[in-house]
Amino acid sequence: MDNWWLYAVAAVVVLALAAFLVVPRMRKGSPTPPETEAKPEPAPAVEAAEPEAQAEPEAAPEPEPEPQVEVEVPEPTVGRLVRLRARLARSQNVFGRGLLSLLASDKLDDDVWDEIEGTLLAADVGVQPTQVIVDRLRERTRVLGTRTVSGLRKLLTEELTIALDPDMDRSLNTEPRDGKPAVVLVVGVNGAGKTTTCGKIARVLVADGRSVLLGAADTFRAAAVDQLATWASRVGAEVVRGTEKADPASVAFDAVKHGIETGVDTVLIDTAGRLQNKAGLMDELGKVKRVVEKQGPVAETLLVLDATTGQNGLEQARVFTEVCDVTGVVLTKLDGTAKGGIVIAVQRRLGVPVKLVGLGEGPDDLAPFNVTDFVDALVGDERDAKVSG
Ligand SMILES: Nc1nc2c(ncn2[C@@H]2O[C@H](COP(=O)(O)OP(=O)(O)O)[C@@H](O)[C@H]2O)c(=O)[nH]1
Ligand SMILES: [Mg+2]
Repeated sequence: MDNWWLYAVAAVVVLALAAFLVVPRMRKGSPTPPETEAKPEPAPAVEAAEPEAQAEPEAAPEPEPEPQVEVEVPEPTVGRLVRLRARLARSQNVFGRGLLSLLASDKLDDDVWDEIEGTLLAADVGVQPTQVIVDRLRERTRVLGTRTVSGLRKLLTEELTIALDPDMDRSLNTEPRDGKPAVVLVVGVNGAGKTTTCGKIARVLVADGRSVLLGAADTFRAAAVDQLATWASRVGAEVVRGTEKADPASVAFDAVKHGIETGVDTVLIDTAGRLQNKAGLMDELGKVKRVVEKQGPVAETLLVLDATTGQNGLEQARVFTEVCDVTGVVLTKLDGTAKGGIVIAVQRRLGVPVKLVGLGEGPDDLAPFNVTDFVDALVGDERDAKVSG
């Protein structure tokens, strides 16, 4: 009897197993219904995606007009050097005031003149210009017998002004000529501030009501192109860029061509400045220049120099003047640890006027260089001159 019960239980178990195994197979064997049941699921998902896709076009037009709506109107350049004077003075007037207090010493003996010479050299004025300034000051204070602070201040101001060559032409040639845009090449070593300066100049020109096109001929780093494009978009200027690693000369050519076609006033060309291969860089710049000149003359070649590199930077800079016919220097980072005397040294060594000075990373921290305002900032006001004498 026991065995019968066992057989019965076994039979039930076998049937149950068979049911488990066979029924799902039957379901799998008829896949269509479940899948059709499953299909509606992705379908709503697609529908769900569609509203998103519909929402996108709504969202997309918003960011696009924004840059145009938010195009900035930069401030005019008139009086910028005066506005930025405090920033300049912070590091520079130590030099001017130091000189003034030395000149106002009780006794102007050899030791004091040595100190004056040392102060000028430490301020990056350079050996030769320092000698000229010291000799002239020495002679004039002796002959004139000037001992009052205001008299000495006037003498110092005059000598620094002479050393800065106030008669050099510092105007920027950015006017279109013969129906063609003025082409401005911007050259200099990496990190000097070329791209930033292109952006700042574009703002100045746009503020003056001019149309500007930027050529991104620094094709070695994609980031450099993007950086330039960002500056351009802020003032609504167009950018001509090549493909990555494109020939810089071909980008420059295209930029000028496009500038002529669209009738812009000025084409600013940002270039690369890799120093590790000086010969290659100079070849490349020469090529950029020649290619641009096929369509018309280069109106201005601006050499961007980092003022904080001092006398060392000048050696590098000279190489550029040999290849490029540099017409003006943009001295950047005069707001930092740079010494004001570098302006004198740059002009003397390169024989090219400093036309613009960079006084910060802000978009409007670029000022036309003005000798009177600069010397004023160096030497300080009468009321600043807290010297005894
Ligand atoms: N403090 C200061 N920084 C500046 C000035 N001009 C440029 N810079 C900074 O110098 C760095 C290099 O500038 P960039 O334009 O990329 O140099 P590039 O390699 O010559 O194109 C950036 O961080 C700029 O913000 C300036 O006048 N003052
Ligand atoms: Mg750059």
